Amino acid sequence: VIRLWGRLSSINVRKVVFTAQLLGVPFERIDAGGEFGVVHTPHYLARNPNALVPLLEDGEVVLWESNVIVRYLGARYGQGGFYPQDLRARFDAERWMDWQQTTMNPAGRNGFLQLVRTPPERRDPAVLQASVAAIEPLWDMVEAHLRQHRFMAGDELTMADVPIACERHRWRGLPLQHPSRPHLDAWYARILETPAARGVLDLALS
Ligand SMILES: N[C@@H](CCC(=O)N[C@@H](CS)C(=O)NCC(=O)O)C(=O)O
Repeated sequence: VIRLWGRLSSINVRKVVFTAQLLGVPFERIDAGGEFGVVHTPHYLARNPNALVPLLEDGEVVLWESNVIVRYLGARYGQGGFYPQDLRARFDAERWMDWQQTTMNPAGRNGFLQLVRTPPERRDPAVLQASVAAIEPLWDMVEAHLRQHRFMAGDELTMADVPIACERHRWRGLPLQHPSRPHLDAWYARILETPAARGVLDLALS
């Protein structure tokens, strides 16, 4: 049995749950991180010295880093185009995944932390505003991309859609004005229609 450690309130855990559900891979999830603790136990640290979630155990394969886990599940269990076999298509997907992790996630993180994890009296409007200013042009970029493509890496859903969809879920759930972007909105609606999105992309932020 695949064992996934991590709380569902984490965007990075949600990527793995969404992927496993998309691929129809059975797994057992154990709450860890945040209020659940666990991540500082010797047992956990031996498997993930970062003391972060998610952590995946699949027999002898023990992995941390959410996007790497998404790639692994796709490479091992994916059928069809989720983990593209053609190198050009695969690396088209890869770049969006790294972009989410290194560019988009840092841009939107403070907006989420301010509005969801910080009590109103301790919020800093300048920090929120900086996060909005950083991420909105990136959504414009995704909108422009999706004007030409049905999904992030072509006409089929691939591993590239997972991190961007989880990012969209986290940003779209914030009580902010969300400018209409017809292609992004239509793509996200297609994502939400997949049965695999249930129990993960329909969760309220916490
Ligand atoms: N780059 C890592 C980041 C992992 C990470 O920062 N996880 C956060 C939750 S999103 C965490 O474990 N926070 C501490 C905790 O939950 O106790 C990944 O993508 O897996």
